[in-house]
Amino acid sequence: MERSYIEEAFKKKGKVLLKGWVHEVRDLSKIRFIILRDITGQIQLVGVKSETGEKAFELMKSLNRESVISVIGEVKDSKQAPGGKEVLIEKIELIAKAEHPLPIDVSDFSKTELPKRLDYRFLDLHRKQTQAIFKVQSTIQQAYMEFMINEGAVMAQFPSIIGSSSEGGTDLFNVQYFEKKACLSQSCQLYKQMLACSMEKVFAIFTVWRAEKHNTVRHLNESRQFDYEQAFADDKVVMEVLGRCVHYIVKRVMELNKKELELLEVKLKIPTTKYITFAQVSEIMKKYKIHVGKDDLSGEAEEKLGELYPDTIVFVHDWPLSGKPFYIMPKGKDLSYGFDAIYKGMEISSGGQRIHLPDLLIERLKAKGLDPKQFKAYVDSFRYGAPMHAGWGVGLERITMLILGLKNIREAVLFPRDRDRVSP
Ligand code: AMO
Repeated sequence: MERSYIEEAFKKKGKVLLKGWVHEVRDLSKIRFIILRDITGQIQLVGVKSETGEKAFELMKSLNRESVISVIGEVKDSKQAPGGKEVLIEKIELIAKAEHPLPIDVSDFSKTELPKRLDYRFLDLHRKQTQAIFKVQSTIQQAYMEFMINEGAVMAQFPSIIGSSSEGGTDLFNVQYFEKKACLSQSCQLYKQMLACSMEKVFAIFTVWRAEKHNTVRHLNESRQFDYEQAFADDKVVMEVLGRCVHYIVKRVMELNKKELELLEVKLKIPTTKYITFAQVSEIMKKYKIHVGKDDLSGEAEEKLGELYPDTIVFVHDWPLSGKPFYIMPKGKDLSYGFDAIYKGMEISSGGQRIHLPDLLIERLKAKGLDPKQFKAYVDSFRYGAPMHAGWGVGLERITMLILGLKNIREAVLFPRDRDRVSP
């Protein structure tokens, strides 16, 4: 007999074979109930001592929560059962026992704190709420890929072990690479640029590593980025692409994840876009007495933007040059063609037009205290026919966190890597 998923069983008549996890057991001595769960839903199973048989009826009593079972039974209408159907058990088999007690509370409103849930993430993933987050994250990735393929962009893979920093700064994880020193990639920045200079429109979902020591609810030491790069484009062009891309992602989540959004009590609206300069944001924040750095927005300023412009992707452009990495194209002496995108009160992306002129790039590397020799291959790539180009990167966990209103970015990673965690 072929296995039916629970969702299908609700539409079936007659005998079904179900497989899944024991969600709940209720024992009323002559009649026993199990709520069985699989990835598609939950259904009530019923065992009646006189009909189910002694052995199966006894097994029902001994089942611990989260044990895996296989059941053959008859689907019946039932007014009392959740969803109006139940399965009268004919045969039941224990496939995998779950030890008792479970190390964490796996109920819908788990009382276990996040760090402990993460210690037992494999078990936390039995919870519908946790599953819902990662079903939505799967849609976010699918939608990003659909969008980019419709744009005519080429999907790319880049190396994760690289010879030098790709973002500047000191937050590098060093790697001993045979006789040489290398590091884990902070981004695919230099590679996506080199690729866009021939393939024009390129995108990637790329894992990045940042050895930032701080421990916050919005930073990870290993995260994933949606990267995009386009030739013959400036900052304005790629901001417009990013606006449409986030718009498409939210639309797809609303279409494909109705059940998950309801379970997580999330109400989404398709976002609009707003363009504003860094200087204008500084002015606005003065009114609210909110601190803005000379070349960076504070978390408080980002939150305020989220409040002032709800359900809006706020593009803060004309960013001060000193606040942007070496590869961002200067705009005059002090400004740049770099931007950040703020959504629901937090940065989801940064990007901008890049420097495609070798001499200017060398000057900017030096200005940032970096050694141009270490970037030779990258700088040289712009010597043999490299057009102007621009792009951006969006944090996958950030956008998941913001779309779902999660309080901690660790909720949006299956197996987070932070200052204190490299396992599981
Ligand atoms: P940036 O460093 O701003 O830019 O990163 C782009 C986006 O990635 C996410 N992000 C992070 N998420 C979690 N933890 C972190 N430590 C973390 N760091 C970044 C954020 C951020 O907006 N190469 C450029 C992008 C570009 O210009 O194309 C870059 O990496 O959502």
